[in-house]
Amino acid sequence: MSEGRYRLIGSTASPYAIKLRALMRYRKIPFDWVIMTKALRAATAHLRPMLIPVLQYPDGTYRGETTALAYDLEARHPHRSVIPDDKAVAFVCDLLEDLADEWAVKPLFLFRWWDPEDQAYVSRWAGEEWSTSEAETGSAQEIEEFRTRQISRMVILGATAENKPLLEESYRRILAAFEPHVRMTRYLFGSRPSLADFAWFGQLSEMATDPTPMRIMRERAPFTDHWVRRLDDASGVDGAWYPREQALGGMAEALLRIAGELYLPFLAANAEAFASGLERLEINVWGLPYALAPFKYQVKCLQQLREKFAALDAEHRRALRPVLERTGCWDYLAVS
Ligand SMILES: N[C@@H](CCC(=O)N[C@@H](CS)C(=O)NCC(=O)O)C(=O)O
Repeated sequence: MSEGRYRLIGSTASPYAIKLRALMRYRKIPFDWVIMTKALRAATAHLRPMLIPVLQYPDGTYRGETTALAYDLEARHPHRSVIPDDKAVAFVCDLLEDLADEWAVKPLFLFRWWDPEDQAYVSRWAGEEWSTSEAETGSAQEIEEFRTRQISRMVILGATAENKPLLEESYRRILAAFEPHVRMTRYLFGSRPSLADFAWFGQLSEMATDPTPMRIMRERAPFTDHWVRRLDDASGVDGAWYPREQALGGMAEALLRIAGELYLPFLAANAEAFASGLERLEINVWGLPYALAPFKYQVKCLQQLREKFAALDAEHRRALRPVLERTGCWDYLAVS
């Protein structure tokens, strides 16, 4: 590895890998981009959980989890931060990052593995880049093994016929939240992008590429399509954070509404089902059902959001209250 450089090991098909790649480009942190081949999988197999991407630090150590990595990079490199200065806005940034990482991936996964056209497209692509199979790279067998493996995970991730209408509706509402607000250098909280913008970039960029969600995006949200494409390399963007009031309105408020109506109710139902040992959690949002087995990881997501919210000063919580109440988020966060 070159002196002083990071090595980002990922796949162009992974929303989390391209999230961190775009973030590091914007922050002008020197790194080399490497595809997670079978050989590299073996070299990083000691990492648990074995997820993509993995960042190799200049000292040779490997680490995962893009949120933790983004914060660690903040501590190591102060310039061109992606965390808004205002603590109230920074909380909303964390919440909207979580919404992208943990919810937007659900419609992405559904679209990828539902229709044969998408299955064929994504299994060729992701199979070649991050397959774990023993078959030869790029071979028909490898592609088929990857396709079968991902399809077998659909039920676990809630990508079922029963949940499809809500997952699709959430995608349409996400696009509707972005479309009126995105322009050349307009991001969630300023004329400079935040960690949340990069998380959305990761998920939306994959959906702008896979056949079915790509067609939906081009039809319903053409400006979002361009906005996403530009964010891949924002190394030349030099902007400022908006004042608090402006940062909490517009695009952020539109996405907070999705958090308040869909994501936080889902997280709360998940935590409740997990705590009472239920095998299935069931919710109904926008008149559409959603059901799956509870996830321990997402119990932690809610807990972390609540802890971050509780750690804010009273002044910051007060400043957030109107928008969090309007969007239905308040009652889920202000629990203690
Ligand atoms: N929270 C993790 C999520 C990473 C993740 O879920 N990566 C997926 C690919 S997009 C993965 O590696 N899945 C396991 C696999 O396919 O082997 C992060 O932010 O880095």
